[in-house]
Amino acid sequence: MDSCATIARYGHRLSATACLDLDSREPMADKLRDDYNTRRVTMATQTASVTPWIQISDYSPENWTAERARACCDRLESNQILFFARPPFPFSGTDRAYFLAQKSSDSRLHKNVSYRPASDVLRGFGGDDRSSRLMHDTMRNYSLQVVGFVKNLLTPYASKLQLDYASFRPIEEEGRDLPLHKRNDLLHVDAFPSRPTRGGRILRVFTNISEKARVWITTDRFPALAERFAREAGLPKIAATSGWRGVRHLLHSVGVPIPDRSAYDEFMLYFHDWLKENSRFQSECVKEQIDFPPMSTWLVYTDGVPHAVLSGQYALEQTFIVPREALVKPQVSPIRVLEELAGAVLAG
Ligand SMILES: O=C(O)CCC(=O)C(=O)O
Ligand SMILES: [Fe+2]
Repeated sequence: MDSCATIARYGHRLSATACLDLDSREPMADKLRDDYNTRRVTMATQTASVTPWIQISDYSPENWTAERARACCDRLESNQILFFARPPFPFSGTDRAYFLAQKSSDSRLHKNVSYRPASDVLRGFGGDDRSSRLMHDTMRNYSLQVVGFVKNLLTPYASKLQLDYASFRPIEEEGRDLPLHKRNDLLHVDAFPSRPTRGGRILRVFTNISEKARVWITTDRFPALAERFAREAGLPKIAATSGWRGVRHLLHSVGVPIPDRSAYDEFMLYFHDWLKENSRFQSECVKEQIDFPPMSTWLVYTDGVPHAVLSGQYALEQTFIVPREALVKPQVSPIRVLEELAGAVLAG
């Protein structure tokens, strides 16, 4: 049970019966029910046969086939979570001990420590030269390992991945006192104000390096949420701005210094806040609790899988932007779901 999930609906908990182990030579897509979004837990007393993640137990850089890589991309893009019981990339006990030795009360740690691989810049750590060099080196090494792993696991993306930030999260999530829109214990889909994706997807790799579980909840995936709420959250109004945003984008791309945010990015930012503000949605939606055990690693498109973290401390995470042209299933991406609903192009 510890590696499986607890399902909750309106506060009732159900035990999941088993984790789906894909330790097999068959292509994953053939073995899986296709529409994760249609899954529902209907009876609080019923044992659910759903699994919170797809476990990969046979990955190694040498034996990974193009077929398996493509199936992993397909499952991720269909808004499922890929799960590894242990870090599937080199991660030493020394590095783990180093991270765990950072006390969240230490004034050198501002909140999250972030590392930007493209510019090799460390943020959020205010130690002296020696200690910040050590943090910088350890974060750089972690980021390099994850990037190498992701390029190998998800080969269809390898040449097109955009490296976003990595982070070290040393603070206990339970009971954090944050402004509403920054709260991560409320269900949301991710969108970054400073990094518009123009329809590219936000892929994140998490490792729980702590000695206790990291507890998430999820709910219906983006296509179902959008169908239910996008109109109410203002999609038609934002879609109507697409034309002048397109002109601004062209001017921006020839060097005119004006803001360049597509209607898609505008809506995703707005939807992130709208979901967090919506207390009825937060309390009444179907919830699935996922306990990620110590040292597990999971990959997830956090623009498609609504999520909230309820408790847990000490995690590492690396984010990637996967551009639209790299996706193996672009027809289910959030931008296409929204374009379909709006009847308009949302990023030219
Ligand atoms: O730290 C976590 O486990 C997830 C928090 C979250 O929602 C985020 O970083 O977008
Ligand atoms: Fe998030």
